[in-house]
Amino acid sequence: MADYFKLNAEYYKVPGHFTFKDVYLAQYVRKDTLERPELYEIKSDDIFVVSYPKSGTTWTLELAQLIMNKGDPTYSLSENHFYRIPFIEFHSETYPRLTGLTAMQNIESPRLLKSHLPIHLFPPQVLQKGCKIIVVSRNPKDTVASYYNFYQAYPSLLGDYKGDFSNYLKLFMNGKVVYGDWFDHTLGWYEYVVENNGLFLKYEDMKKSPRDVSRKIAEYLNCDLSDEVIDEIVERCSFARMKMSGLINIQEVEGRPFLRKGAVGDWKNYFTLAENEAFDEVYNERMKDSGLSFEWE
Ligand code: PPS
Repeated sequence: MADYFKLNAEYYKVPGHFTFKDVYLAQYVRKDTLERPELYEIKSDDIFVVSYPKSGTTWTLELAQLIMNKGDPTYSLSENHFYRIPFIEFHSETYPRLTGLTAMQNIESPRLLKSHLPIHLFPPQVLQKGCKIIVVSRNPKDTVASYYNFYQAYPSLLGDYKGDFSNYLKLFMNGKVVYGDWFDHTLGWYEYVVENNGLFLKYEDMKKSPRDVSRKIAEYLNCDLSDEVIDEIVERCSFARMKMSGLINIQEVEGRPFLRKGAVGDWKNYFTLAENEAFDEVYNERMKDSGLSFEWE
């Protein structure tokens, strides 16, 4: 069945994209910090939200930032999301202000930081210093559907992908999309969180009970907030509110917003029956000993 997703040698490659320690990465990921992670000046009170792309990172970050500010939206409303919350490994000539390494020097502590790096490429001093790490994950069928749309929405970062979803799914199943293999990424971080008292969130739980998940984030960050404040935060971070926000829902290609559908189960609009069966077979094999499961609708 692995043959079902076999890629031919001509698979989609973007000039400048590269593979580092078996992980397929985009040009916007700084190679120097992968080779020399000590370039990051990490502080022990730094707080990270880490994820495979398209898992609900932006939502989790917005919730966490409001929680850290006890519900006061002043800071969240002061700046573009991507300036307020440095994306540590990012650099791009198109978006120079977003270069993570410098952006993270320009914000006050405790700093909220974003990364999509898999655990084995993550700056080890973050783990050694015991920084708080929130990992957010999403069922991989919705993740790949969202990522496919993201590839079309951000050609300056991801190349001019013109293939169909079936082809994209093959890339995803072969770890040839930016940040590599979903299974390795997810299981690597899951194992870390289980062993080190991090916080592991699932997008599907956030959709089902955003209040409970927000409370978990607040507890993890040692923020004692009333139910009213939690409710306000959840409301401010609802899909509708975040979609309306010009500080968050940035569009590169017109008509392809960053906040697209925000749903669980949208994958059904992309997968054929045969793709779904082949996917399940791979999924069941790769996840079988993990103790981790997802909801699909
Ligand atoms: S990124 O680019 O990797 O940081 O993207 P990420 O933020 O991880 O994931 C983007 C998807 O999350 C959806 N999203 C939300 N869903 C529900 N509620 C809220 N508030 C919310 N904010 C972002 C976003 O729409 C992307 O999913 P899709 O399925 O493409 O809509």
